[in-house]
Amino acid sequence: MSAFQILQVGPLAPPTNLTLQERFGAVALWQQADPLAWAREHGGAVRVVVTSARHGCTAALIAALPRLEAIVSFGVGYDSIALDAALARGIQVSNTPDVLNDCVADLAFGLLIDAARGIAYGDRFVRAQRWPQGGFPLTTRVSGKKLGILGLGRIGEIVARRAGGFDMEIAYHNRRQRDGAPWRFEPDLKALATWSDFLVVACVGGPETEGLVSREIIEALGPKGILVNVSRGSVIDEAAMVAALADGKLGGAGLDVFRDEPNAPPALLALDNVVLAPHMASGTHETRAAMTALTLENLEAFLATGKVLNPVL
Ligand code: 8YV
Repeated sequence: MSAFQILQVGPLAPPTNLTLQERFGAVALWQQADPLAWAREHGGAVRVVVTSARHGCTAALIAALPRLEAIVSFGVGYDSIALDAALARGIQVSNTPDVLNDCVADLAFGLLIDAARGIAYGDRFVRAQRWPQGGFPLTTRVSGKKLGILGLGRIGEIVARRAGGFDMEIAYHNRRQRDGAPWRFEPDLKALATWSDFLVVACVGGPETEGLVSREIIEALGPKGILVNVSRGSVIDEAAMVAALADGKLGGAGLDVFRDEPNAPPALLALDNVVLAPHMASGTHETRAAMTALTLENLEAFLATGKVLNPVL
């Protein structure tokens, strides 16, 4: 086994970095002075890239690795991986599906409840000692309301199941109707937004969903509507969303993802109808441990059998 057989694009948790280095002899690409130049010079021996949804894998990096056979990624989203370039060369790409569904759905619901009920706002209100000066404004009921889900995939389905516990009416929009799903399929996203009190975005990121939640969809959700995003910032026309939140054309938002992470749009920072989270939906000890284990299982499976366990396509 060549010393440079496995290449790690960006840092994961420190113990995972150590495991990759010590057990698998992985080279830390991010520690090279010029990562792409390093790949062009030494990439001939690399058979496997280990990366994450955050660090991705560019077409330029793939092109610099002529013997690359697999890209093993930590995270479920693969919009940051140049999939076409990988598949064109028959390179396998794996992700970590399912193990994060519960925690992402939990956070989607947390953001929804917080955006509607003003939990973080109330916390700021109490800490700023504003309570003695007057009562907290009334908020928006969650139970029994209409929930629209954009993307009834693995995560969207758990969001729908959580919503059942809040006696919500549920409808979803997807590329196609899901066989056997007990919830109402709405083929028209604008109609779904118009109908919804809350719209949770849980679809995949990438070119196929870029800007899907447009100004028109945001305004259809309307001044009382609340938008929750646990997918990717790219799915929403962020400038239109910021303007609608500031102008009262959209009631509120709970956002875990943004277009320019780790930066949230500055205009959102002053708005009390918005709850902001630092892309933390899968960030629990339990889920990150499960994602790490699955990443390493995919790597081991590829090294032992030539096949990853969780190919993305
Ligand atoms: C990760 C994610 O936190 O899985 C994904 O697609 O976005 C998150 O769970 C992160 O992106 C991993 O790098």
